[in-house]
Amino acid sequence: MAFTDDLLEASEIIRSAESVTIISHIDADGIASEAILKEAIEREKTPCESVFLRQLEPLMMKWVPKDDSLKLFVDLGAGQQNLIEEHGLSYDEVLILDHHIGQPAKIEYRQVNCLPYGITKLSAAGIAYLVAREMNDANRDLAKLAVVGNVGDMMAREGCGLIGPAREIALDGVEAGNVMAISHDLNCYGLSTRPVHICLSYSDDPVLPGISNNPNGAQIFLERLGIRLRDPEGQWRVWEDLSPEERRTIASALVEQLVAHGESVDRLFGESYIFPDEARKSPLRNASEYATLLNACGRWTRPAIGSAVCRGDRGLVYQQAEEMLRHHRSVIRELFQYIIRTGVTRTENFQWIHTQDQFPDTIVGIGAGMALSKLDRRLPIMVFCTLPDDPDVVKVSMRTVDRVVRSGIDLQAALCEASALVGGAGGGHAIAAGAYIPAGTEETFVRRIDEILACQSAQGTKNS
Ligand SMILES: [Mn+2]
Repeated sequence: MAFTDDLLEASEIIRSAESVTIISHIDADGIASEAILKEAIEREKTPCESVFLRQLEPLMMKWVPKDDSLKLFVDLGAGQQNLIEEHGLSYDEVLILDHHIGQPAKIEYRQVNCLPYGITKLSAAGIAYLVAREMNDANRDLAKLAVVGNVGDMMAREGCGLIGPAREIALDGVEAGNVMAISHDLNCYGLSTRPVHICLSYSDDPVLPGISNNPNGAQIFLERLGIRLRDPEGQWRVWEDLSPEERRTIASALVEQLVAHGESVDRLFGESYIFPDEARKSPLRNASEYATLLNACGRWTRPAIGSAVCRGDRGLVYQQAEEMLRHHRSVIRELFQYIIRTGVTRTENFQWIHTQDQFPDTIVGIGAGMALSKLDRRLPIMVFCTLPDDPDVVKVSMRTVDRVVRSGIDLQAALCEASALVGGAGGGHAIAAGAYIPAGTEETFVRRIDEILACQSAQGTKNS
């Protein structure tokens, strides 16, 4: 069977269902996936309910209803088919759309998964969209949400843009008229909402000499190039406000700056995805900022608000979403300041801090990444924190930068190996990974990670 056959089969299963329950994940990809499917299913006039879960684990299964509806698992399920089976769901009432590694159970549930076809840069929202498009060609307007899910799940990170089927989906959006794919744009977060000098000063991949972490330096850099920082009304201008000439001037000056410091310019540019149907300077204006808004809703346990925004609410619900985004950012800022103020413990090969129960576990990874920009970037950072609902488990988040990954460091491999040794489990990517470990094993864990990173770095030196 080909991937397209799986998509077609899934679309037929959904179309023939009397009613559907979508079970999805609370992150940007999960919320975008749910919104795409809910919209497509309601367009078919089929009743549809949604359940959002932080994770598909035994304690959460009680939220999965036992009724006659088709249980449509999305962005989760592939690795938890045994739980679905233990919950008593039969073959006929389950469909899984996922992009995580599968774990077979006795019942082989019907599933669309891109991984067996060698497609690794496609998120669940991408799969959900491809299924929705099979259901009805008129669902092509939903490609925009799939772009948000793909970007939110870091599918554009490695290649500085979406590739393969995820990029084809973006082009569907371009054709539908609600996506613009801007190639060779600045590879920076906040192109639609942050004042240009702030936007540049936040760049950490690549690090811009004299500009990253230095808003004043960024301001002087732009003024020297003759770029007006404010518009005639006195408002800060964002990257999207600049003319093509101004953008080119800045881009070539940045290239010069990097080359002068012997740095690579590879990651300076990337393809960005702008949504022309959203208000300028709104956080919904481009894919990465849209994804942050959805993550904020999910991490503060209001994924349904994110879903309503995806499905078009720009009124009261949208205001709540914006409020959550503000809150999200201010707590992350607090965490960031806490890490800098408290200081990290350095080992030979990385640096770490335990934030205990001071901050929600759902944001420590983001805070860790931000703190790294103020710390010694050559060493990966690890943050431990406790979980509000489980005293026996400690969450671990680790972050590093591209240059360290290129030297041979793989945080996903390190966390998987070390957490298995202490009876936990880990996952993620080379540049950003996480794990859950038994409380009390932190000290051993730190030692193990230090050894593994030492090995990786020795291996990397040998290979280069
Ligand atoms: Mn996902």
